[in-house]
Amino acid sequence: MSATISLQQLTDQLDALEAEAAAELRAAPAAADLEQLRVALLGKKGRLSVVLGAMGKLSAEERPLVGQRANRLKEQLQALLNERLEALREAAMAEKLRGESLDVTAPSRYVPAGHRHPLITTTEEIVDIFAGLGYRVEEGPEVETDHYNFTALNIPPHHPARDMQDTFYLTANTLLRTHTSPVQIRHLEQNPPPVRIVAPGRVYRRDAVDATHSPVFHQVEVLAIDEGLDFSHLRGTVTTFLQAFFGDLPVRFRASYFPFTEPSAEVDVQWRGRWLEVMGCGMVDPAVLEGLGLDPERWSGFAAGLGVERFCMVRHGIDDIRRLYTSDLRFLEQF
Ligand code: 2NL
Repeated sequence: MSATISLQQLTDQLDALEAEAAAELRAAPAAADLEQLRVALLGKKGRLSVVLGAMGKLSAEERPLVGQRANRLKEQLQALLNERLEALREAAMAEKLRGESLDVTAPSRYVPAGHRHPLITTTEEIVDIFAGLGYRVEEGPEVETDHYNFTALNIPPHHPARDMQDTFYLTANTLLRTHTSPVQIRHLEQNPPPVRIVAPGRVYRRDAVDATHSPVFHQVEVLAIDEGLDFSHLRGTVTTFLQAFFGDLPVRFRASYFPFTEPSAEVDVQWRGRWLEVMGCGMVDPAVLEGLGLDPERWSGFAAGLGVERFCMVRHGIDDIRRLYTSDLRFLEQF
């Protein structure tokens, strides 16, 4: 710094500082740059201080003129600094809002809406009808013992249903249940009659696959045990159920045979002019009741069983059971 400095020189320096500082402040790209500028301009060793330091060399008359000018510049720069800081904040907020804004007119992302499988809806419709008749829903294991699946149901040791050809055995006496009747046996063991239960579930038989057979299928069985139940209750219940499910169409009972019911019947509905066999039923065999420690002189009951696949196929006019298992959405979406 030169030994002498004129008022004019100092004023020029302040003018130059004002112009440069204003340009730098307006161009500062971020708040951090502004802070650096503030220190460089207005800080203790900043450019303004340097100019002011030279003021000492002015005369007592000149000094206040430069002092006033310097203070004005300091305020000006401070104001510019705040202005720029505010502008940067606003820009950052606008940018943030742009990123967060919700375009309510944007088309939604495509989420393929699945729906219930027809076998599930059929099962539920069947169960709902019996629930409406006062039946409780019961479920049980798919892996059973030969006791619950066969013996307790009066199926003797050498009955063909027990053959390796007809049943999937896991060990000598455990197997995949061939019907949901074991659920009902288990329930009767735990609950004294009167009972009215409906047992839906997956069952297994060693059948070759064709248009009407599958080794895995679904059943619903119902069981009612009480005092004074006879075949008229069976007939009324099954008829009411079938007409609730299929509509008000003719129902007929044909004598049949099951090891666990006596008498037994096969039930047909007249559907679109044809008689179709849709379920089996009968009065619970006294031997089954005795096996459970129930006195057949006091208790009697009826049972019925149906295949859900068959009900579903008849209801919807499906020609091949395999369509229900192959997950072809073009098929399944129709239901
Ligand atoms: C059919 C026929 C039937 C039963 C199932 C049953 C259960 C107990 C006692 C006696 Cl615990 N019976 N169930 C009775 C008659 C027929 O099913 O065609 N099923 C697909």
